Amino acid sequence: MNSLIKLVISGTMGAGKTSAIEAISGIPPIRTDVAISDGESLRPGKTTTTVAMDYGELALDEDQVLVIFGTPGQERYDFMCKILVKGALGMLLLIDLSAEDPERDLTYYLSLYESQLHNTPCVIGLTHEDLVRNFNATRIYEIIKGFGLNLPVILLDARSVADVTTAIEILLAQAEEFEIREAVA
Ligand SMILES: Nc1nc2c(ncn2[C@@H]2O[C@H](COP(=O)(O)OP(=O)(O)O)[C@@H](O)[C@H]2O)c(=O)[nH]1
Ligand SMILES: [Mg+2]
Repeated sequence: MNSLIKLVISGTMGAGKTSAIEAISGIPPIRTDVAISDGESLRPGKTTTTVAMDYGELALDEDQVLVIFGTPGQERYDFMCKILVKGALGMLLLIDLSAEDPERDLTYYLSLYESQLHNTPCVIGLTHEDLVRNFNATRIYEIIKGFGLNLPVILLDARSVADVTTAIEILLAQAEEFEIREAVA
């Protein structure tokens, strides 16, 4: 019997959730992108958005399969994000550094998942770094610390197989650490 390990990729609209799943999924990812019809902020050229979720799978070995859910990006679907993250082994939270206010986005998502993040491993992936001149790394760590959390932060191009694979490896390693901690507690 295959065991299924659930991972969730979340974060702001345009951060790279759909791309990340496409990059690593071993099956053709299931997407629910539609044309953007409302006035929510978007970047030029981004004409579709994920309404329900993205779904992909990645076989880790013969009997372990990662099932990966990407959350919808629009805030009115936040309730669905909270449902998707239940029972997840870990979450990759993508923050678009080229967005108007990435620090606000990070704060927003850490608040959204606050109750879950103390017992669900999470990696912060900063995307679109190639499009910004600089960013305030200290501030990012301060925000995370402000939530009483200590999360790994990495720069990640969501289109890169290598980058997304690294993020997932960090997440899995963290999940193992969580398990060990729980076992000795
Ligand atoms: N320049 C750049 N583009 C990226 C990066 N990551 C993702 N993208 C692009 O950003 C756009 C939005 O990505 P998408 O996966 O649709 O975001 P989602 O709304 O979170 O699902 C796509 O055109 C991606 O190719 C990155 O690190 N740098
Ligand atoms: Mg998407």
